[in-house]
Amino acid sequence: MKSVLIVIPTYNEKDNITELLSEVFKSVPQVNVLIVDDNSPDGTGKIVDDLVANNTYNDRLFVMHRSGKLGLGTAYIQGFQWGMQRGYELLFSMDADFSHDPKYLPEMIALAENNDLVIGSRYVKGGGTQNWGFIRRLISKGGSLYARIVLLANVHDFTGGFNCYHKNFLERLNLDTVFSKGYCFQIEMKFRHVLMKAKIKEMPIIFCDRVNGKSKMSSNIFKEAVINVLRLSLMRGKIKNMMKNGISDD
Ligand SMILES: Nc1nc2c(ncn2[C@@H]2O[C@H](COP(=O)(O)OP(=O)(O)O)[C@@H](O)[C@H]2O)c(=O)[nH]1
Ligand SMILES: [Mg+2]
Repeated sequence: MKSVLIVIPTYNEKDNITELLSEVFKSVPQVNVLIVDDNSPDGTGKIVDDLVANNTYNDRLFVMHRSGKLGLGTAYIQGFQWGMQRGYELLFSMDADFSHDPKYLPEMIALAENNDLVIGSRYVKGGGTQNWGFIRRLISKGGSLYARIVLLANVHDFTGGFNCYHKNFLERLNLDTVFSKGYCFQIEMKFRHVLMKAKIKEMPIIFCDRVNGKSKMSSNIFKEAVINVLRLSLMRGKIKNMMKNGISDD
């Protein structure tokens, strides 16, 4: 079995993190988890520190502390780099707010055996969203469709954050050159996999809106995403050059 690291960025998740970690390790006891906390004012980082100090999960839990709210994209990049340096073969991105149900982890890990990228997908048959208002649904589904059209790429859930990446593809895509911050990060990561001709599997998931804590989504992030997708599209050739192992044009 491949070694697995689940990277979970946190910002003010004190009401979710303890329970979430317990659910993750119940669902997949063989994995390791890295929490990337941006000095959450609500003390999320300290809660995780205590779990690590008490060795609640037998050395399977790690925490990276950053100085302040530096954004989701850089949290994932640093988290993935930490994991790649330590030789993990599969690296997950996952939210701390229970939108990404840990029950899906075993199936995603199994699918990663024969696929280069497994996307927990809301927008394929069997997937969906729960407890999201009309506007949020429209923004998310519309955003994915917009990216799919503008980037000419056959991915249905471009914006989702529940994904299983392979170390060798993360190496090839050259994480240091990923420039999208915030929510666009997931779009750029998937786009780079499309450019690498990775075998991509979208596994249906039901995404539930968070019950505890607040979403960090804002209209600025939305505007940034619209512009960034256009930028990604215009930079198709340049991105290929930024990636390693000479990805050929076709
Ligand atoms: N480390 C870190 N985590 C963040 C940041 N912004 C959001 N998160 C975390 O990223 C995940 C997704 O954020 P969330 O607000 O739930 O976004 P939404 O689900 O799209 O509304 C959650 O686990 C957040 O705690 C950030 O700037 N830094
Ligand atoms: Mg969320």
